[in-house]
Amino acid sequence: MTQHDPYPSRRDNRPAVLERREPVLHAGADAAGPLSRDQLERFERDGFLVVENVLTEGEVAALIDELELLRASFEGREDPVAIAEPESGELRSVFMVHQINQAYRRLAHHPNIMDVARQILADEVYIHQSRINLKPGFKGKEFYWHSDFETWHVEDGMPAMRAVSATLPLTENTHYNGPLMLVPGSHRRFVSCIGETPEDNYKRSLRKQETGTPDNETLKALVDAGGIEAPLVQPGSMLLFDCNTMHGSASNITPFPRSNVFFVYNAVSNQVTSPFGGRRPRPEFVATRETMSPLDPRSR
Ligand code: 6CS
Ligand code: FE
Repeated sequence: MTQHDPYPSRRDNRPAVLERREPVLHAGADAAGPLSRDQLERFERDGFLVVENVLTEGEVAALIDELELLRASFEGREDPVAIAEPESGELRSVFMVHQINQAYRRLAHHPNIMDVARQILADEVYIHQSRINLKPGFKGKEFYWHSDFETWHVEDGMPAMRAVSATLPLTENTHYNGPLMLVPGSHRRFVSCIGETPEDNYKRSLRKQETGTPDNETLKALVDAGGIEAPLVQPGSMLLFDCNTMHGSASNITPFPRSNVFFVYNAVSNQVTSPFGGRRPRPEFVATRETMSPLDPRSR
């Protein structure tokens, strides 16, 4: 029996915009946790929020050292978690860092990060996906406009909008080295995309996403309504964004890398099922299936 799909996408040859069905704050703006009511209300309104002073300079420095060790460990070595840039072959992303690296595993459990996800999602959480996008100088190519949830729903079987991404910069995000751009308010609209998902799409989409991206007219309508913001988040701070907030980033032609680590916290009540797009499930390093048990705060 095919599961009912409340968010159909990549089904028709014409786009559609559907209303969001879930709340953004799953226990409202009075939910207990690290964020104030005002911060929660801004997250609910915009679909993203910058939180300052999450990590100390020392914590960031240690994470940058770890990133260099990770980068060196992939030199000249093929590994599914290490994704290369489409043209230069430079290292673009490293996935599943919360599993392969002790420092990033601890970071995923950091109370200033994990407890914010639990506060917003009003549930215990697990890591659906983690990655470091390195966006190297000169060679870091764009991440075209997309809603993460659209991909996670169609290709991973994420049922509802009850997940949140926490991204922490490891290098400076400036207005010129390809900062993350977001469309305020776009999290309230589910953009049903055109096109069909190729088999094993992740082998291409993690390098250059071409399906599950909004058509120009729909993207322009979202931007006309909400504008575009590129919060210049500095190392030590964190950018939270809802699983369905439309975002993207331009190529980096400057000498300065724009490296960020991302943790995707999914509510344990929203565990992924079979992909709504009907294709084979994506591999574990992109979408957790084996360990969807709640993150244990004691294992920090
Ligand atoms: O396919 C995915 O899951 C990944 N793709 C993008 C562009 N953002 C979310 C995630 O990293
Ligand atoms: Fe994304």
